[in-house]
Amino acid sequence: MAAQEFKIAAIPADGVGAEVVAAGRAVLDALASGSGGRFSFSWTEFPWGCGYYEKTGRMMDEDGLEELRNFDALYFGAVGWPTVPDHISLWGLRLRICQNFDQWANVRPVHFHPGITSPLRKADSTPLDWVVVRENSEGEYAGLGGRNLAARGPGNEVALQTALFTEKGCERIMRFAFDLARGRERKKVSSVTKSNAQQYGMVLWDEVFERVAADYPDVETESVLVDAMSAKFVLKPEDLSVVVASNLNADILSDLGSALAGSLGLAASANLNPDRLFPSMFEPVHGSAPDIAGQGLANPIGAIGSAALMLEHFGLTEEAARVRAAIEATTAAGLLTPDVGGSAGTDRVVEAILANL
Ligand code: GGG
Repeated sequence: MAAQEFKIAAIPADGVGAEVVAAGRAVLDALASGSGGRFSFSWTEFPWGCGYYEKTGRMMDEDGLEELRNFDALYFGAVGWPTVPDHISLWGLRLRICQNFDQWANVRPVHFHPGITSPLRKADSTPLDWVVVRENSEGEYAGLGGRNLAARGPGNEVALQTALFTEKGCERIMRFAFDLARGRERKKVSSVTKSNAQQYGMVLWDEVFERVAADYPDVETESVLVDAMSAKFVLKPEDLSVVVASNLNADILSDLGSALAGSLGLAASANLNPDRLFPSMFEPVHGSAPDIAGQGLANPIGAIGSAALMLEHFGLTEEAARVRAAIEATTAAGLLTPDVGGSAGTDRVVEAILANL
């Protein structure tokens, strides 16, 4: 009997989700088997997603949140499929979990791997590694608004989508970002808004950032508009360490970051409930990729990197470092899936990562 058993809910969901979740599970199980009985993972897989929606009219069970509540962590694949409108699939599963389990911090490292060619002009030997911290509970994803006035006739409908910024929501994600920065070599937090145009919520964000920053005099700061930050990701990425931004801005910037590193398939992410009142959820940043789903071509690195974030969440930091080193050894050896210029399939990359563990 292992000393520590971690109960994990696996939710592969749609498309390549199944392939990459299987890859991450193989790595975690290999680590557990080699741990000399120190820890193990007990898995429960849930069949939720767009296929489930087509059969039942729901993206997850009605009492799905109750089913998930007592797991130590959730390991998620990807949501979305052409047969179901994207706002139904996203709100019915991933956002339902993130919002109801108050997973308010979404950590999305941008890491450049050896052996993967970046499209970035300055990607020479300069080490590039930064983290996007996404406010994951409010902002543009608060789900506030409505559609009305349809009685005015065709072509006259009106929709409102309101962003919500609370002082508490801003402050907790900023303190999270500053604490993260303190543990990194470059102690710097870049705050991103569009407060010149969005003069209420994002000015509140800027004011809270200034107040919180005063409590971290050892951490360098900057406030940058999102358009300028997009340019900085491309032109001066070596100046980045921790980038904190609202829900939508951080989602866009983290996709840009992983594309600059070579592919969306590389990016890992952790949806954390730092208060540990609910399970946190670990998932690759990428979506379900219908164009390559079921062909064994999905890049498993984002999902395996997310498994490393889960290990860190459990305090298994050495094991997390081993997983990352195994990924690096694999990319450095040129064993790559097609999205990053190679010809290996998912299974071959997973085999190599397991061999390098
Ligand atoms: N594994 C991440 C995933 O499935 N993402 C789907 C998606 O469309 N996400 C939108 C968002 O997070 O804003």
